[in-house]
Amino acid sequence: MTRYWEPERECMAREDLEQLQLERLQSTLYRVGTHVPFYRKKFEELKVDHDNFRSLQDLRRLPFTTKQDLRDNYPYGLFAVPLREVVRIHSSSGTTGLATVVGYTRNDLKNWADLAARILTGAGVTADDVIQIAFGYGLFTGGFGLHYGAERLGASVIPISAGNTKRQIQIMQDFKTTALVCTPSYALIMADTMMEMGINPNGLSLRVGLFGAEPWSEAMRREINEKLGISATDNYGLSEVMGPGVAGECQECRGLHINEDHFLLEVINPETLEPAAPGELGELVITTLTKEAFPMIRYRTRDLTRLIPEPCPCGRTFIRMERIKGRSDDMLIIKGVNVFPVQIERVLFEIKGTQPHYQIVVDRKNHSDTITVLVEVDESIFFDEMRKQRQMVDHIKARLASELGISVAVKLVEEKTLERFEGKSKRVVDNRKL
Ligand code: DLL
Repeated sequence: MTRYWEPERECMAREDLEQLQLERLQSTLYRVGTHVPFYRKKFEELKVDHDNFRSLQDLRRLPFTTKQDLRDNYPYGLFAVPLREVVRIHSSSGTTGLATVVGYTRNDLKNWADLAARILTGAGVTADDVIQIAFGYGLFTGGFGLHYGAERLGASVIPISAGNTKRQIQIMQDFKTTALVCTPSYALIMADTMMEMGINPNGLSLRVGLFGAEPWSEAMRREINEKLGISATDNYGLSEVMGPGVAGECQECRGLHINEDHFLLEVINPETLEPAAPGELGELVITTLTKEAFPMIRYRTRDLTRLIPEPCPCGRTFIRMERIKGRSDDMLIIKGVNVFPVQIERVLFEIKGTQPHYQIVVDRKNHSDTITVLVEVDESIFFDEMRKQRQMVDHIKARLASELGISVAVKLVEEKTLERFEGKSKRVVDNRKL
């Protein structure tokens, strides 16, 4: 039986949906045009008047918003309500210099819980489930976002957060967990740990898994399903527009339904910024339709996907998108932390004795991501005594750890050994085969 959380919305006729989207868009534009100087200025420059906004096609007249805009307005510059109306603050997983801050009113939290409940219901979770939330609780939106959705649904929530894998498994066994929520890579770490502990996953009560927050593949889904004996679904979101709850797979597992009554989606060509042709791979651009504290207009997610226009057998009318294929920038997601190569570059450039040539190698060992930074060093250092080399490695490691918030391996290489590029340089070698 197909279950819906809010069938009157999830199965809406397209015409009614578009009318609702237009009304919500108009009120969002009014909100930001009135309360956020950043948007007011842009609208004035582009002569956009929310009163003259008659069709969804007019969206293309609006400016894009980028992560840089969020940073430039750090921390509260893009909030559309006074802080006294904000009841929750989250922040993206970037590091100090790159963090972005988002806020929620009480009403935003209510909507968020409903949208997360939709995603959970779509994946097959019901009030009868015992759900283990193994996403980090904290500034990251994963833990709290799905937590409140699961409570809204009436499931029994185990807010265990991420980490301490053996304990996770013990609890899964003792508390008879039926639904697991975490990153796909963590699900595989759990599967391997079960093997080590001599626990047969088929003897557990686990039946479904909701995974997201990082890119993964169909091959990985098959492995998770086989190893844990569950049905794994993908769900997508980002803190800038809300967190989890933006889109999620139903049990057909053929693309993620986008919650179109709350988010207006476009797919653009990241080079030309023009709309991608139907079915063409492009960058997802999202406009929020109901957010009060932190509305976003045409936010460039940098995530690449394509829309699936065919109706879904599940009966939901919300359009689907394919799983995220990659990013149009070079951001890496390592153990759930967003890492930009430029951060690494910045650190290396500050260290005496290094050359401006480096390579970032990303691997996935035992389902856990690792980064190794290869850095060319001056001849004098490379041929220096071991002790000095080790000091240099330790120094770079410490600086990178404090900049990135995760530890990375560092390897010194001789001058002129790394590949040089005449055009755009390719600094990252990603061996994860996602
Ligand atoms: O990762 C929100 C989230 C939490 C989504 C839990 C799903 C489950 P951020 O930390 O802001 O928020 O990272 C957002 O992560 O732009 C994508 O690049 C990536 N991402 C999120 N979900 C998926 C997914 C959360 N299902 C960034 N597949 C996004 C691929 C994903 N990438």
